[in-house]
Amino acid sequence: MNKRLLLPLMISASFSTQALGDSVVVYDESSLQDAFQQASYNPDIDEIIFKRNSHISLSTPAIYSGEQSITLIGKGSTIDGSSAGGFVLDSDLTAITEDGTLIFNTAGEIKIKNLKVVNSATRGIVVNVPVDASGDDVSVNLDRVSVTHSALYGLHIDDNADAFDDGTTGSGLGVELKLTRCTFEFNGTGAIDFDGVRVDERGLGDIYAFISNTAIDNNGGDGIELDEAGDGNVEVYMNRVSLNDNGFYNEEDLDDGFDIDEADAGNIEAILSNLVVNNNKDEGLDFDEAGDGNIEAKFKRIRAFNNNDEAIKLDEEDAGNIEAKLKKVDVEESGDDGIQFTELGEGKIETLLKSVRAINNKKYGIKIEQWVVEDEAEHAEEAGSMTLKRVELAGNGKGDEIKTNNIEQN
Ligand SMILES: [Ca+2]
Ligand SMILES: [Ca+2]
Ligand SMILES: [Ca+2]
Ligand SMILES: [Ca+2]
Repeated sequence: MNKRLLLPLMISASFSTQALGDSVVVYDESSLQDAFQQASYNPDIDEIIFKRNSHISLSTPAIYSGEQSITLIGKGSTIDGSSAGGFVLDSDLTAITEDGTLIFNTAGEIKIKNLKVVNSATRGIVVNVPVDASGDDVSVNLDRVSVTHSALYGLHIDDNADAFDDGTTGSGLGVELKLTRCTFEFNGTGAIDFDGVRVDERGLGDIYAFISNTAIDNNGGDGIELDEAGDGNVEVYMNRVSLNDNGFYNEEDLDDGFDIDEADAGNIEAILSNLVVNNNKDEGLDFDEAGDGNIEAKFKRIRAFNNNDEAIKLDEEDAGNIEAKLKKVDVEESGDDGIQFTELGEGKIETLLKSVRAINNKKYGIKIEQWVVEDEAEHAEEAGSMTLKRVELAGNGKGDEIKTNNIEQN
């Protein structure tokens, strides 16, 4: 080829790359699969743009494995994953698969806007964090994304190197998850223990989750589970989120609206406001902290009605405290206690309950217990404290006094 003709083309291509990155437009399965493949090999491609309101059915998972940040601009498009992969059940009915409708094998930033992922045969959107990844935390940012009717997880962010998500090996990175104006409904209805949203974080690193104006309802497993082990915290901020009718799929081991499991060094810090948490088949909010570290909870304007176990349950173990401020929280018709805080090992409870109602719960309306070892005969450490302002208990099965252990009222 004539070199004098080629040179200006190369320069213009490299200018556009440096300024903006390159976009690829997609509208059907082959253009979408091509775009994911091209972006996996060409680090200049950082944007995949859907033609408005495209409807794309995938026959295999679309897999991105580049290192660069990638943005999907859905423009109202729908991806149907009903034929994209499959799973098998092992002898104890655990589903085994590496599939998902959209799979991102990367530690690069992932942004998805205005896209629906429906009917996935396995998982809807999957992010696999490479175990040797380094640099900034993994960032997953979804805005106006809807993931519905997945057989397994709706969204799965997996920083656990074990294929069955056992063990404690993961990357040195944490996970930042941002969900705004999203919907996760009717996922986890093809096998036991699959959630609407699931984050598995192992090794070093925190889970940081910011979720607003989002519906997480009618999922077979937990609505959302944040599962963190190794050094690191779970920090979660939620505002205007519904967590209703989750946890029904496995009748032998029902699931929660929102489950946090934090293990080893690190805290749970949860700032939640304007939540509706109704009709979940196990707990409504079920937060478990173990190892060194505290639970710090600020809950404001939460309604949790008709959950089968506790509406709100905080369990802290080993060294560390529970600090909980609840304001305008209403728990009714729970199948166990309405609100239950349990602190074990070294540490204490400090709580402020202001404008809190606990009505018609099957056991205690509110139970707050501080122990070194559960059910010890004598108090072995300084009492914790509770401050009550406008707290109303009525119709609770075990009476309408707050049940406590080693807690003094201020
Ligand atoms: Ca990690
Ligand atoms: Ca931890
Ligand atoms: Ca602890
Ligand atoms: Ca403790």
